[in-house]
Amino acid sequence: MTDVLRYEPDRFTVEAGQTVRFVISNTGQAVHEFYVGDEAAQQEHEAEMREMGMQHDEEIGISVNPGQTETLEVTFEEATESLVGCHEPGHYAGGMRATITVES
Ligand SMILES: [Cu+2]
Repeated sequence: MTDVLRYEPDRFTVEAGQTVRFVISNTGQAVHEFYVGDEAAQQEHEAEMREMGMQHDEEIGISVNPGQTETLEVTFEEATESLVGCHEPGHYAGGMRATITVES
């Protein structure tokens, strides 16, 4: 995750039923999030963040401080298109998102 509001890489392909361990490094100076979910989930979390900020790390999302590395394990049950988004103020709108293709 970088301060130019990008994930590198910004595209992941996984298999349905697979549990993936993401090792997430924040190489920027700002806090960034790695929040997994479809567009509806991203919008919901965006609204939540606007109201009260991230209260705690969740099953499907993690907040990473500058210079830190965290891991997040996610199991993808069904073949679908999913997203990763950062919902620090302005980041998602600024394009801080990645796509996850879950193949059957
Ligand atoms: Cu961010």
